[in-house]
Amino acid sequence: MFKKVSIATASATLATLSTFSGASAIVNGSFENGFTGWSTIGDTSIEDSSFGTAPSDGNFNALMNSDFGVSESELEAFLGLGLGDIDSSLNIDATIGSGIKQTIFAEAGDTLTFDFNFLTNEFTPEEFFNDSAFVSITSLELLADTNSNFVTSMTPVSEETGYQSFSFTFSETANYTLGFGVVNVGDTIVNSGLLIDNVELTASTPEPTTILSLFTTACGAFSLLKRNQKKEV
Ligand SMILES: [Ca+2]
Ligand SMILES: [Ca+2]
Ligand SMILES: [Ca+2]
Repeated sequence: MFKKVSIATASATLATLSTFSGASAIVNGSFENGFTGWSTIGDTSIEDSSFGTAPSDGNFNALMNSDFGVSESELEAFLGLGLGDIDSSLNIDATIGSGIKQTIFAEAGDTLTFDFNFLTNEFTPEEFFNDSAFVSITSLELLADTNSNFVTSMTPVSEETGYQSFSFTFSETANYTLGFGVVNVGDTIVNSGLLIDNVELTASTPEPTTILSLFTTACGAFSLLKRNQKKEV
């Protein structure tokens, strides 16, 4: 009887421990398998370093271009946004653009991280034709625009920000549409691009004291189990 209880306690404790490493993963977050797991709209492609700039993780990354994109309303519908959300959130007049998305499940405390590289053929800085790149999670967040800092690019696009990292911590457990987009602003010409790579979701870690007490419980249960087995032999 005592032995049974010990096994139950031990396995329950281990089950509790294992949930802390079980955050749902992003499917193909490094784009090493093309666009598997992602939906795309507009002008998108998978690139490697032959594009003229290296991916931040592995051999491939995702590219979106503002030229040859879809209308802003189509892009908004694709990303699950309301009509006019891109203009109002970023205080711009977007015209056309491209995007990618994936539905993800995140728990409160989980952290989403990714790397982005914004490229533009616009003059920089440029006040009016302020092509912009954004991430869409619970709201739209600007990643970069023509007023960002640039270096000369070896890609077909003249300037790039170089890869930078972005981090977002979820406050509620839910399904989210994770979207990335790049738009032309003020007109529908002079391309800008957005490279995305290394999209990861990291589970929140429990407090060190919680881990310690869980391990103590697990160890205690196992030693109790061992002792009981010894007695019976
Ligand atoms: Ca990659
Ligand atoms: Ca607009
Ligand atoms: Ca443009």
